[in-house]
Amino acid sequence: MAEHFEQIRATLAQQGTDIEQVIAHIQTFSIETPSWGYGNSGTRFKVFPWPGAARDLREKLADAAQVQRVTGCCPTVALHIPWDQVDDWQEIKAYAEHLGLRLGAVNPNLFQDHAYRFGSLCHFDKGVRSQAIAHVLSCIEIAQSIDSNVISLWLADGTNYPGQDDLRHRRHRLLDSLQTIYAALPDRMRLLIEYKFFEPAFYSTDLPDWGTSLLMAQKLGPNAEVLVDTGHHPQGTNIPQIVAQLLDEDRLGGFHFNDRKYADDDLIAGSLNPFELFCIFHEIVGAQHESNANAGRIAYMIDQSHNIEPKIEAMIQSILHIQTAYAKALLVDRVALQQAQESGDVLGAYRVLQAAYETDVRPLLTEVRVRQGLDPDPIAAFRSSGYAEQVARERTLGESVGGYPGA
Ligand code: AOS
Ligand code: ZN
Ligand code: ZN
Ligand code: ZN
Repeated sequence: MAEHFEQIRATLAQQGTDIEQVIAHIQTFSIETPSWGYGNSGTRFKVFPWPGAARDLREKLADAAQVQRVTGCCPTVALHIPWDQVDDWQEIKAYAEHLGLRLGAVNPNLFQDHAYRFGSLCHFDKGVRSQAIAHVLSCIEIAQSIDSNVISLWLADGTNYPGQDDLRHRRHRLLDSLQTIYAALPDRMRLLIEYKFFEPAFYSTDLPDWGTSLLMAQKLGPNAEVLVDTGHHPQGTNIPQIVAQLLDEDRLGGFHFNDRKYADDDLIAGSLNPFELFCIFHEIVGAQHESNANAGRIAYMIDQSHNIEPKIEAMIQSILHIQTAYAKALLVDRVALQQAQESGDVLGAYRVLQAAYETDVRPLLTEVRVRQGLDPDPIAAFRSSGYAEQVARERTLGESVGGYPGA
């Protein structure tokens, strides 16, 4: 391993890069995990309860603290309201801090109330729109009270049949609702607007793509940005290019990482298409190199449902894949790449990327972890802690409070 680390150091030195810079980048990279990833979830066919799965926010935070303990890069947890609703936010904030965590993005729920059958912020009925807006405003208040500065907005709004509603009118209502929400945002809070091309609506979705989210964000103002969920595109979509465009427009708010084979499968990030993940980070690192301001304030978050696999381990595995993709992107020889690009050397340029992608970065990540006092193998560290067995004994098998989509 040590030998391999020296090899990476030497290769980087040849490229004119100090490995300490790369290590510093990896050390300051953090990823937010979602509270809902620790509770039971399932498909519409069945929820298989996991022994010891977290049942409420305190348990979800305790689990997230385990992920932070072994990875050292997951200090914040995203919340979903009302799944994570509590009476006393100061108490929960203090509990999170006691666990070494902070509360992160607040996700309003605009899809699980009976009133939302025909939509929330885009509904034809002003009363329903007002209800949805009021919910988001209360999420802003929660965020303020827990010192979180991100609201992640995802809408299930759409129509199932042509003619069901007027598409332009829905758009007007959406903008109007978002403007009311934006006006209530405190100064340093950001509104991240997520898009998804279908599901649960099957004919039209009101925020179907990055372009629509970007247009909305641009109309709202600088604190509105686009959230890219990697599972929310038609097959074949070039996500790295979307990332490049949003970075260039200064509107890349953050990510919901997960992987998929078919649709919004919410599987372990990087489990199916690690090369795509690497290409996404390649765009980000490229922007960092050019001191793109947006690249420094991206909210990296996970959005997954672990339906049959152990939830905490699945989270750790996802973190490892994301870190690996980022580390590889940091190894790209950017000088050689630019030379190849500017001389029209198509395969030369591709090979520069490939050389970074094929590098075994485990020795590099081991070095980073050892320096942070962590076990080089976070999964093994978690397994040997006995935490999973302990919570399986202590927590009764059953329903989580809130969850997606089954619980
Ligand atoms: C839904 O498909 C979106 O990915 C949401 O971001 C997310 O899954 C939801 O808000 C969490 O349950
Ligand atoms: Zn998402
Ligand atoms: Zn999704
Ligand atoms: Zn998803």
